[in-house]
Amino acid sequence: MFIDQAQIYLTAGNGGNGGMSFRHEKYVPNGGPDGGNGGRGGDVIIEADSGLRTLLAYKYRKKYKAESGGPGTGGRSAGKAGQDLILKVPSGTVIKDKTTGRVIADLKNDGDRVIAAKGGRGGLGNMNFSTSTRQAPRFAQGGVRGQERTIELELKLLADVGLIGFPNVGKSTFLSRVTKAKPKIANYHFTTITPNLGVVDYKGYSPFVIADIPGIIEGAHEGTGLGLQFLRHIERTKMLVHFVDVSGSEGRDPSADYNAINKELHEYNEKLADRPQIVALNKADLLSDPEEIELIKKEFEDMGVETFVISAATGSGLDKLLSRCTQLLDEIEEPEPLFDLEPEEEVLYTKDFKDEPITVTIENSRDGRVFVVEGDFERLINSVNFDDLDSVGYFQRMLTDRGVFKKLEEMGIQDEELVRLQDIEFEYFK
Ligand SMILES: Nc1nc2c(ncn2[C@@H]2O[C@H](COP(=O)(O)OP(=O)(O)OP(=O)(O)O)[C@@H](O)[C@H]2O)c(=O)[nH]1
Ligand SMILES: [Mg+2]
Repeated sequence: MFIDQAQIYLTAGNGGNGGMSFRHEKYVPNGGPDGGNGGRGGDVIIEADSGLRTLLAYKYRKKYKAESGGPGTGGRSAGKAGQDLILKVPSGTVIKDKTTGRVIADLKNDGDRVIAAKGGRGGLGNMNFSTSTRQAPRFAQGGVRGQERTIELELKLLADVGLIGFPNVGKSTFLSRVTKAKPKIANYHFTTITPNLGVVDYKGYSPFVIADIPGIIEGAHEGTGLGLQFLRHIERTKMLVHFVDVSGSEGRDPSADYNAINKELHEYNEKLADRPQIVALNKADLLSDPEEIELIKKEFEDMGVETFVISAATGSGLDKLLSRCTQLLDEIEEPEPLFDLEPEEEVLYTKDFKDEPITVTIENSRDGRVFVVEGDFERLINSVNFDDLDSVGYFQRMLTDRGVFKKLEEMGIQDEELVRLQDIEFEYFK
């Protein structure tokens, strides 16, 4: 099985809550606030490892979570930072954000890494909140939640030369001739259904990697045939060898085929169409009249295209073609990436509580109406001491910020009616 795509769900660690504590020392009855800060949540990091070949592991396990940070505690001690979770993928894996479709990273080389989900910041401990008028802050900040993200992993083969062309033109035959690869070869269309890679091992030519992909047909860029989904495997090749069948065995016109495929490449991605390309006029052994070949060659030359007359079956012309590839590979610099990377902005990571949905429902009880507020309030409630006025003030400010009071008023709440928020109940006063 050729595994080249997977979708996984990442959750970075939550930041630890800030500590709420006061110094207790002998002979110092009312020590100052000394609650330390919460530890940061662990990141989910994705790292390229050239020893891996497939994304198979990610087809089976889908959910990954990094460790959360520990809470801050007394004595100004900070919570333990959550451990990062490192996921290894083969070199050549591109990482996309599933929701936006944007590329987050392109991990080309061994050891390349990216933070795919950012851990939440730790909350500040109460030691940070004392002011001249508030010497005993009885509250601390909750930690920020870790980023949650669904990402797509996509493995693109890393090859120097990509073989393209219509089905049945002899691409796989060529690969099997010049490398040790043993692709399936047969006289029908779409014999190759997944890409084959091979390293050139032919008469002492310097080794380079060739990717043989399924044949491309008209409409490929719109998803016809198999070609399109495999074009991404040749996105990173430095050059393309475009195969055409000169035998006319299928009643086709070589230069029309050539133009049709290039049109598809162009529709798929202009940059890919701009890659250096040379043409292999294959199955020359089937043409008995040398003049026919010359005519075809001339047609391509008139278009400014470099051609090589070969027979993948008999091996004729392969030397010249391979030497030209070696020469071009030396000259060509690293290809330009085909996509733009998403700029990594810090703001992308923090999940703002203000975005969290809040719902309010009204229940009737013996004592009248109860407004039940639902939402993610756990962290807030954890960080509030309800025996302390300052702390309750902080709690109310947070509820105002998150639009809770506005919502209650919209629903017609009156003074003294009850509000329930998880296990907390209080009377409403405007
Ligand atoms: N006579 C002759 N036959 C060839 C030559 N190259 C390939 N063939 C034959 O053409 C047919 C198709 O060859 P493949 O190598 O499978 O073609 P392909 O381009 O990989 O085809 P798809 O995988 O379907 O895209 C097979 O029957 C090969 O034996 C050649 O140079 N001369
Ligand atoms: Mg093939």
